[in-house]
Amino acid sequence: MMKKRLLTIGVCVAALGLASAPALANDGYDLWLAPAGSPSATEIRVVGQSETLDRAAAELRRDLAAAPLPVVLARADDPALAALRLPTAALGDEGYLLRAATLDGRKTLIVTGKTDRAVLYGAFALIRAQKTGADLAAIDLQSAPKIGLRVLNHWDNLDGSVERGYAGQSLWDWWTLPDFKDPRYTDYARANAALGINGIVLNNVNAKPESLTAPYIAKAKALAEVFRPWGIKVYLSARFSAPIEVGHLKSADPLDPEVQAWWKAKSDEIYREIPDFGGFLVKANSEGQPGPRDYHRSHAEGANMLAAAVAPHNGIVMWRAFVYAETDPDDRAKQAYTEFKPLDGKFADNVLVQVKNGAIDFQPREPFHPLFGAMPKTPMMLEFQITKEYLGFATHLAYLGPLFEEVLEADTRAKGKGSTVAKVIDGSLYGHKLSGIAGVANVGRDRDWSGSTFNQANWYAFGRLAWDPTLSADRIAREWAQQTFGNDPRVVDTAVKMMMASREAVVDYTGPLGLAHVMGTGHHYGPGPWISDLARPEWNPVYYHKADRDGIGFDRTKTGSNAVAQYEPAVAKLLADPRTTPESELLWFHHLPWDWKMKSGRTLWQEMVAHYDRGVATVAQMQSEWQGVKGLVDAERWQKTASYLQIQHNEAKWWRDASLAYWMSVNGLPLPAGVAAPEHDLAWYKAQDFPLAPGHPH
Ligand code: GCW
Repeated sequence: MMKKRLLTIGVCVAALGLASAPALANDGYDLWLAPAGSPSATEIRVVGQSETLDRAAAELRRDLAAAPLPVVLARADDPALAALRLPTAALGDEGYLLRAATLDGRKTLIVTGKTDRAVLYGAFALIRAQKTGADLAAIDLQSAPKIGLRVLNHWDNLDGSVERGYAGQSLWDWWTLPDFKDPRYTDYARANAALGINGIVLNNVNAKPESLTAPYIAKAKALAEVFRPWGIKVYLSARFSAPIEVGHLKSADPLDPEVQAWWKAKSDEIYREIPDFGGFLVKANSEGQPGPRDYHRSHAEGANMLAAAVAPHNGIVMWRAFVYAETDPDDRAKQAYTEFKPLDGKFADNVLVQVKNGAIDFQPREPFHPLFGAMPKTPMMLEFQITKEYLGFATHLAYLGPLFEEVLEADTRAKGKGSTVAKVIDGSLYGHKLSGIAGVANVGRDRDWSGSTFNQANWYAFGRLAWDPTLSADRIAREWAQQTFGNDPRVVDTAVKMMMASREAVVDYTGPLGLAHVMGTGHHYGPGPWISDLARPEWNPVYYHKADRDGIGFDRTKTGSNAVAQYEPAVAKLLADPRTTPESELLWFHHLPWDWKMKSGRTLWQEMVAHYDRGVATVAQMQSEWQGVKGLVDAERWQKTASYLQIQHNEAKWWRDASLAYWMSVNGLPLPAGVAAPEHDLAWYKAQDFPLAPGHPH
């Protein structure tokens, strides 16, 4: 009896050991690619031979837990699959098909696609399907990416720092490249391939000319070799004045034949080393970067010169529309449209214009950029910022899925109802062959890649939406949580709930109701709505909120800058009237009195205060939800997340208090009854200084 009881206890302990497996340390390195444990017991057979197919099989062997059927990987044109007559017509070059079917008399899981790369994507999709609970024995799934170029933009500098990077130094160890290829480069490629990301811009758009010299081309080549089997091409940010700095020419004028010849020769040199080099990304005439305007040439003339240099090699140019000039007194939000719209139709065929999601700069919320839908003859790429420059750096939990979704679903009305930003950028609205989306990466050399577990979800969400912009943020959060924490519904439900509330919380505690650009100078860390002394007017937060005793907000209607007129009439009409403008964008478009009546019945001031309070309360709520899964998530990731939530809570309160203290100093209004007063006086908040905050350009 005694013995039996002991045995039972032993079994219980073993079972507990299993159940509490999450308590083991997990440093987050595996991302969404957690290995199944022991090598897969499933029979995995590759038909055909290539490095990419081998890698696809290796991924399955590593990550697929025992599957109900043997797996066969093969290209769709392989005679082995001929008898099955699989419906592969709509797959394109990158789409995959997963199907449980009888092959040579055996029930088999087929993973196929027209290219090796597509099969690789299929293998990752199979792993994802298993980890998210699909019944593999009955699987029948096909999927092709809607957007052609799915690109991460690294703002990595050659000295190892990362502009607006909050996850440590650059992943690229430029110094030891090309001789040493850190195994992390391969893991990075795997993680990206699992999402379908097929391009990486290696260096910062604030580019150094050295990145175009032979030693750095050799380094880029080494990375390209690592990435190639994973279906990923490398691109470089090009400094427009490189012909002067590297080529020792007198000019970088795009119409100068010598300059054109230099770029051509430089491109030929790159393609000799990297035959599948993707092309160039350019930030020109923006924030001090050189560009064609220095020579009184247009952005199209600049872009077309580079496009001609890479065209013989099938390369492309991604030309950014993030421009605003100190010499232009017009509303900053209007300048990109004003400059680019007239250039529609003037860009070469292999140029995409890359436009940030909003017209200012990656704020926690911005209305969609008016250029979307406004340049029908130009393929337009959407640029999101995955790294959270304005949403709490690495520490705050802010899941960007809802932000991405909101932008992609926004209706430009360019060709009537349903002309969403997603349809502009996937090329379908205007029938473009080239299509693309870019995300500014949040990856560095931190062990967990992105600075926190939940930041990984933003990289994941970007990749999944790049593949299919119609996926919902909620669904993506769920599948990410399942692959990241395992399938315990208590953990998954909690993570999803926290994630889905988190971005709105950041909006609430940093700048609700359409406020924007109210952060501290330079580092962009923390609140600074009072800042008014910077050289360029549009660098000052006061330029954006225009708060005074009588009211707050930027009048972008006819009585103000008339930025609303840059939208399609159907959209502009709604935005011209504060009563038909979404309240979430109210102060972006309107300057209103503090006692403006909101839909809730509260005054604008009361409503603002309520949002700040809600933001802080949501963070407190996330903290208590996270407490509820203690012990269900491994201790290492749980603890780091809990600590970061505490930082977030402190900082949310700081944002709220500092902002309210400042608004009250302007409007002279009391806080509504029962609302807590800011902890310190305004002078205290103004005195805070953070010259060493991470990610700051230097
Ligand atoms: O958001 C701003 C950032 C800059 C960045 C710039 C850009 C690369 O503060 O750090 O520079 O945008 O997108 O070019």
